[in-house]
Amino acid sequence: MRDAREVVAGAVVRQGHLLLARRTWPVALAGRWELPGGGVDEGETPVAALARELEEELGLTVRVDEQLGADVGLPGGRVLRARWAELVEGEPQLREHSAVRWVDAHGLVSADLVPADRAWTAELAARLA
Ligand code: 9L3
Ligand code: MG
Repeated sequence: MRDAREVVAGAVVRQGHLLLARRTWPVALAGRWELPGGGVDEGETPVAALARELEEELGLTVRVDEQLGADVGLPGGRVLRARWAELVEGEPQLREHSAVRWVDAHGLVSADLVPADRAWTAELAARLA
């Protein structure tokens, strides 16, 4: 993994449902669901990083929109931020995750999310309701 100081995650909503992806790594997070994304590379904007990560990991073309929710501190002094992302093209392909699913507000609340992503549940659920 890159030692990115900033990690960006995408809230992709299609027809009232939010895309969740199931992590395979690290062991502590394997099997738990996340808003997909990854580290911002040196010299890269967070917007570009999120578009790149969603293409690399899931084969999705997205248009990245504004930030949602609060910044979340990660171990090692990294910061995690989420942005809305509009799906332009593609069906999710499992290149790095073990599964994906599209959830409504109830599915989001009951999903076994990675702990960091819980910070955004209320705002996401409000959008899906
Ligand atoms: N992380 C947490 N929630 C997310 C994402 C995309 C990432 N929604 C955490 C997991 C890793 C770190 O950020 O510890 C880097 O993410 P990745 O590059 O392994 O996806
Ligand atoms: Mg990732």
